[in-house]
Amino acid sequence: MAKKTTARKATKKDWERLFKSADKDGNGTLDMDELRELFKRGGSHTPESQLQEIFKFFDGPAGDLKITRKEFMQGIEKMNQFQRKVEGLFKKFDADNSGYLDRKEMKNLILSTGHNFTPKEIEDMIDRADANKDGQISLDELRYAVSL
Ligand SMILES: [Ca+2]
Ligand SMILES: [Ca+2]
Ligand SMILES: [Ca+2]
Repeated sequence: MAKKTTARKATKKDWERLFKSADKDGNGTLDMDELRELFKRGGSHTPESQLQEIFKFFDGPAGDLKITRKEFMQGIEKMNQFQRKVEGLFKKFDADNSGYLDRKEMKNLILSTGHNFTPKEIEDMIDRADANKDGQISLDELRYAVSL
């Protein structure tokens, strides 16, 4: 039987509530400072450069430096879809069902993307993805690696 995660999935309402609480000045949009505060509150140490990327991701092609509620929700939805894809990939390539991708499994995953990576590039990618250097890639490590 497939293991079920105990963490409750955030609902649309939860995200809307989060948006509202992040919108400190209550003007209906998030600016860079409000986004930064939101991430700080979550306890993650997100580097400024990555925050900028995240902001751009939500702000969308218009790039008016304001994240509307709609943009926020669309961004969350896109992220969820992406996460599901990554999770699916992870399960598919975890051939021995160990819950981790070892170097060989990870290599197969990278090759499956169809890019022409050199063996050295692949090795580098695996090294970079393996944040805690235990020689295995966890789902969290993969998530992080592909979100950069
Ligand atoms: Ca605001
Ligand atoms: Ca495995
Ligand atoms: Ca690892």
